[in-house]
Amino acid sequence: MSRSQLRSTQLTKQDDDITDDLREILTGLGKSQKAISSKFFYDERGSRLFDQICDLPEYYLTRTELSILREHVVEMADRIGPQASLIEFGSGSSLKIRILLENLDQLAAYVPVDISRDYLVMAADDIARDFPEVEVLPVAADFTYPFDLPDPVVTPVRNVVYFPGSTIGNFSHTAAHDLLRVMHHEAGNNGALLIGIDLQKDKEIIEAAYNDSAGVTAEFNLNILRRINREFGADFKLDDFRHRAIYSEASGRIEMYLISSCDQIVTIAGYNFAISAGESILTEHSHKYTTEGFVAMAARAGFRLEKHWSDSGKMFAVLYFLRD
Ligand code: AVJ
Repeated sequence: MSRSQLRSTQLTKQDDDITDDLREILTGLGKSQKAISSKFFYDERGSRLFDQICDLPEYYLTRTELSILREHVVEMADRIGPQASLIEFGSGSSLKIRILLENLDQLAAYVPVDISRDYLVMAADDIARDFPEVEVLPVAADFTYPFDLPDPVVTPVRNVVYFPGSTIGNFSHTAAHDLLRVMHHEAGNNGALLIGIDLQKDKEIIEAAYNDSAGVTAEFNLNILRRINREFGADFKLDDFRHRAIYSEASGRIEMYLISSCDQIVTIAGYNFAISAGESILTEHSHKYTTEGFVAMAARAGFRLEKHWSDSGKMFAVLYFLRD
């Protein structure tokens, strides 16, 4: 018996997942700028490669966010106050959540929300084992849509949505705003949001973080084709694609591509796609923000900034908002 209980699971996108995914992939490859959603990165191998990315010397994001957390967690916990319910969007890096859990006072509950049920239950059990005084209530749901929160035994003073890792960077500005609205809904009255964002900075630094010299990000990017070959019966030849990440200063985002090195035809589920030499498949956008820019977007979604913390190099920021 797992110590944490999986409570709520109503969200729509469970059935027909395979066909929805296949349809999405076919649609993306049919566009003039071919694209595959970054959500397909994270199979088992992809998740392992992402963990390796987080340790790369060029990938400053994880390391910097952790250092900000470690330095300011006491003040963060102070502002959050006692008996909060911590709702993590995406059950991600257990290191970050552990730093918070170790410092929060009389937490009412820890509620990790993730679409991947197996991963979620595993991660939640680990936390429940190491924090026996915390009620861990995982929710299997697609957090881009509103979901029902479980009822902790102890009534929370406030719900605090936690979204670390600059994961919001994967969303377009419109989608990020919509996600902030869901967070606003889940935070409820007296609620709050603690969120990590990667800041705009020199193009060279950002591009190096996504074009690492060890080639791990290239492996991570190519793995999306490997996965589509395996799960959707495609015949991508990985050797015929090269990884490239470009920072667009105009858009304030990293654009990650797989570039075809020859004219080729790829078949997926009986559909053929011609890809010419030099043509690219877009696999990821990773938006970088200014603190002011993000604060303005959050304000439109009903959050007002209470406090923000950054590192000395102004590489990354952790923002604490109260819900209007
Ligand atoms: C998980 C979305 C925060 O955009 O930096 C890392 C994913 N892609 N290297 C990011 C990623 C390539 C990462 N996020």
